[in-house]
Amino acid sequence: MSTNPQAPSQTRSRYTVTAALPYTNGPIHIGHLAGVYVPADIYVRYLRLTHRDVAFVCGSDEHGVAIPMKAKKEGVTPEEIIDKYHSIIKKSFVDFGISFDNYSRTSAKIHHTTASDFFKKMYRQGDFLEETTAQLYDDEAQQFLADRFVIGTCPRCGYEEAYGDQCENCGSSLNATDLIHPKSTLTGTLPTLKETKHWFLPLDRYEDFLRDWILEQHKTDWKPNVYGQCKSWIDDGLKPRAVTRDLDWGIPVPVASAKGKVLYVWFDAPIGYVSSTKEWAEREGKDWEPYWKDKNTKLLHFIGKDNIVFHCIIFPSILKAMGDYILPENVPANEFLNLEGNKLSTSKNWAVWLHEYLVEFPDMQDVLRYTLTANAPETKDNDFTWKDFQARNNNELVAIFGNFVNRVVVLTNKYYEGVVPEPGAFNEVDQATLAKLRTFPQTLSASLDRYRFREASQELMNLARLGNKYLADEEPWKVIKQDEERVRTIMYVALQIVSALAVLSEPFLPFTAKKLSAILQLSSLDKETDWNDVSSRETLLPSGHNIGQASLLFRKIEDKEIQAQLDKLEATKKANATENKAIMPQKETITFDDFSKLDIRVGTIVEAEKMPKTKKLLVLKVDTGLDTRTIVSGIAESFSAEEIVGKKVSVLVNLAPRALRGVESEGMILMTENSDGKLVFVNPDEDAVGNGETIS
Ligand code: B3M
Ligand code: ZN
Repeated sequence: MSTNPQAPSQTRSRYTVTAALPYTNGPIHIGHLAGVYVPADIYVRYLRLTHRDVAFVCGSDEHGVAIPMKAKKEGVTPEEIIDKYHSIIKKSFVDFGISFDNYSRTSAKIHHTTASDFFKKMYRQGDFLEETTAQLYDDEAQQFLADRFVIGTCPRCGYEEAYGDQCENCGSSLNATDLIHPKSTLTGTLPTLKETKHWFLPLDRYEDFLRDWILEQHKTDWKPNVYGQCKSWIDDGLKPRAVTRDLDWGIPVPVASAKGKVLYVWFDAPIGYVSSTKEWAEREGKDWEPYWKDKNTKLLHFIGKDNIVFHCIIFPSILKAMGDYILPENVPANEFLNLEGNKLSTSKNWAVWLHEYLVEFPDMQDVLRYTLTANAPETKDNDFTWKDFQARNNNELVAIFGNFVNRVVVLTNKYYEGVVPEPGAFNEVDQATLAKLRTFPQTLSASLDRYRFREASQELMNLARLGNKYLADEEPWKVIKQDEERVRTIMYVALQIVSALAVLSEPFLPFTAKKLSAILQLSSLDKETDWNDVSSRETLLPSGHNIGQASLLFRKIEDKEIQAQLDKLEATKKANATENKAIMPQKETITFDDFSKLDIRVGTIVEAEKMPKTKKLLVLKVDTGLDTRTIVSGIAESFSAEEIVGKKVSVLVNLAPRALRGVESEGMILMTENSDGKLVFVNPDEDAVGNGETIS
């Protein structure tokens, strides 16, 4: 990654780029990468390559109800939960090359201080309404029900699992008392109402400011999906939102009369961007304030669509109230990514977890980064499929990008022992190709400057296509037999394109760019090649420069690897089905006398055969310990006759005999069903239990 030491930072335009702080209530998955972190990282790497002064900050979001809920579920403390997932998440970001300048955490002291200072200043300024209102309360749990402690129907879109503070379906910010048919997630009971004092941010007071700042000033440069959501909230009328909570987990409200209350997580979390910048600046010996208060600094928030209201309405209102902070230049929120046609879900384990991906596809981070970018949900929800992942890898990264680079490096070593040849005269095709090459930085910038990462990733692949086509058309392996000089020119031109790929691919494929830069031995050049050099420099890879040996940048992904992933998802689906399978309601109550009439014995199947002309019936001979009898059983769709001979089973022996298709059946084999709908035997799990033993 090149930075131009000559350009002093005061002349370089400054950017503060934030990425949504992930809750530390679980690991992160491909949806997080696609929605927020890969686009943010591409953008920041591009800014650095074009010599902008960047602070790329993030951190773990460790407050809020989600944490104690997870802690209760795992039977540990909230502190243990945040420590566990903070380190898992932080490692995942490093593993996938998400190049934060600082990754902090909202449990850090610097954040508690910063968030408290924000609240105290606003409190002193009279920016809050202090009101005692009736809030939802769980009498059984003796707990106020805010945020994820309560679910109900969203009053705006009708989504039935909206939380007390937010509807994830339409993104609305809600007061818990807005929910229709609210239900406590702690006990499942119907909430009551109980008076409690909170401090409210009167968003209605910021309506004129938000109308002008968003609906007028950002009418054309904010993405339609973001602008549209903001417009509908503002047009619907903004209401005061509580910024404190009756919880024991979070940042204590720094006001004497607020004992036992904490800051609402969505009040403190966005301030985490400021704290993370402060932490970074302290470590780097920089001043943090220009990154948040200099009008020339561009502030950008990368988030998912469910966080738009907090980043476009609530946090900007807080920044406005603070008086000397800049406002976001843009909030390029992405829509949601689905997985094989279903919504990604942490609770249903319907996800591709980053830490698991790296076990199954080691050293293939860029394949996932590329696939998620090429199919990013930039304007609408999109679907990740393993088949597409395989196709993007095999048909583009391997067959175009990797194939082109490999052929150029192999031939340069074969013909010139790895030395970049001196070209002869460039013919029209050479000139046109080199001219086209020089347009790519601008083409890519045009997409990246508008946060169109899908488009940009395809333009990058077009650069590889340019090289691939040039080499295939010029066929140096044939021309070498009769025109040495021509081949030197062809290989020289091809090497310029490979060198450009090493630079321009870095934002998208940082791991590949690093490998390619090493193969080309770019670090031994006098001056590193940077983004704009690709269009301004005559030569990127000078004649006489020594490159290294070829090594494959990508490998083909086989069908069986994809099938293994699909099987894994299928197993998850079944596990969920079992978990969620409708449980048969209990039958009517019987007496002990009724039960004691059942005579259930251990038996062994000694013979089995299919009942002719039936799909479901097997005719069994069962040694019940009392006798060997015939029992007809409807298990033929779950078992073959052969596989069950010798199986120990539980047999109801005193069931009245009945004729089935002319065969007298004397008893019943006890069965149950798995999530697949396949029948399974209910049998003693001890071989030592002999036939005839009673089961009671
Ligand atoms: N922790 C992420 C989410 O809503 C939330 C983002 C905070 S960014 C300040 O899943
Ligand atoms: Zn909704």
